[in-house]
Amino acid sequence: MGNTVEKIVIPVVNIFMGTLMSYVPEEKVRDAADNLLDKLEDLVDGTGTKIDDAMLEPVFERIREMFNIPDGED
Ligand SMILES: [Ca+2]
Repeated sequence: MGNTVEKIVIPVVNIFMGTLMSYVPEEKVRDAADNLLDKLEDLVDGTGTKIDDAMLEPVFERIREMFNIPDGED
């Protein structure tokens, strides 16, 4: 199931990031994406169910890998 989500979400994010990076400096896009991913990860983590974690965490991880967005602590 996580795989299905990944198949849908990744291409969309790919196109979105590609488009954004042609207008905004890559560093800024990465920063914004890291902030967004942090928020989404917190959100999913706080829902009290583990189903969304199992489905979405690999997707977030894959996005971080693909676009070289380390999970920064700052
Ligand atoms: Ca959760």
